[in-house]
Amino acid sequence: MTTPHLGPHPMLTLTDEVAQALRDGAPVVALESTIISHGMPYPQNVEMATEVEDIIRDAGAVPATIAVLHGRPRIGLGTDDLELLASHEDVAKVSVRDLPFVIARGAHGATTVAATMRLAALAGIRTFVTGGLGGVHRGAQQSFDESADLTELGTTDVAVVSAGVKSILDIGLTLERLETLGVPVLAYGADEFPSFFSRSSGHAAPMRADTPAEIAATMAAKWDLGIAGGVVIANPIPVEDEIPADEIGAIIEQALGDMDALGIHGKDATPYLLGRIVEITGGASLTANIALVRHNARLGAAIAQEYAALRG
Ligand code: PSU
Ligand code: MN
Repeated sequence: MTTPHLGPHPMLTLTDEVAQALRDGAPVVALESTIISHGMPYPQNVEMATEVEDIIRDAGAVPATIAVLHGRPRIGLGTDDLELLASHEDVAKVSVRDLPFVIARGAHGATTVAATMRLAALAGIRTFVTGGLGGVHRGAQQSFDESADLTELGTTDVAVVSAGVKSILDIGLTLERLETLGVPVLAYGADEFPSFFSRSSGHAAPMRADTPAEIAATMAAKWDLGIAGGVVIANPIPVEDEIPADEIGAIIEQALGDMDALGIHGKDATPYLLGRIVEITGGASLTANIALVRHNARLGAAIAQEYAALRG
């Protein structure tokens, strides 16, 4: 067994619901907030965030959306907090390197996959649901632009359910990096690694899992062996919600071209590309994005339950 968790870190503020669930060893699912503040337009973002929490509760787990509000890392949010994150203009995108500064300034921050993983782990939460992971950007050989989501997956013990990696990134290089970092990558019910809007990517999944129990057993085995770091669960978008790879591929090329023409780079790259893809598709990409997050929430709740059962 891994060392028992000693309770949430004192710098965190947990809701009573989340604190109680963690004390009881009940299933808890972490959710990120960059997807709310910088990944989707208002008001669809707050509707998505609320609905995903409801899906997780209906499936018998406790949702814990994570963000920094007034400089306090918060584990579990209320309706007003979600509304603030969705609509307030001064919510910074916070990855791990940004956490200390936003806390020191008493500011608001929407946490990326990396920062959410770190805060979830400090709270004692092991399962986390999102839409898409960050990874190695196209052209990283020149720009060095690799998401801190990758390095975090290499060190922090949290399993992350996503719909894979968008082809705004270099999917092949992202999978290579995950291998180097010792991160198991399991496609759920599929042989191919999915590319967010599409079930296909042209890359075989490193591993395949067909049940939440198998995924929970992989998490337990990794951490019981003392192998630090995350587990990636890639859940393909449902067939009926999919945007075919060639169709979305051309749109992504256009968005990348527009980004280069505007000279946008660094932490602004991903939010710009997501917004531009919504514009070019006239909202179709947003519909697909919301559908896949819902789908991931159901799987994440099931994994959290299996993992809690293993540990209980
Ligand atoms: N991919 C998406 N939607 C998102 C993100 C990525 O399809 O909202 C967000 C996540 O919060 C992810 C972050 O952790 O972008 C990665 O940003 P960066 O590449 O700057 O690390
Ligand atoms: Mn980056």
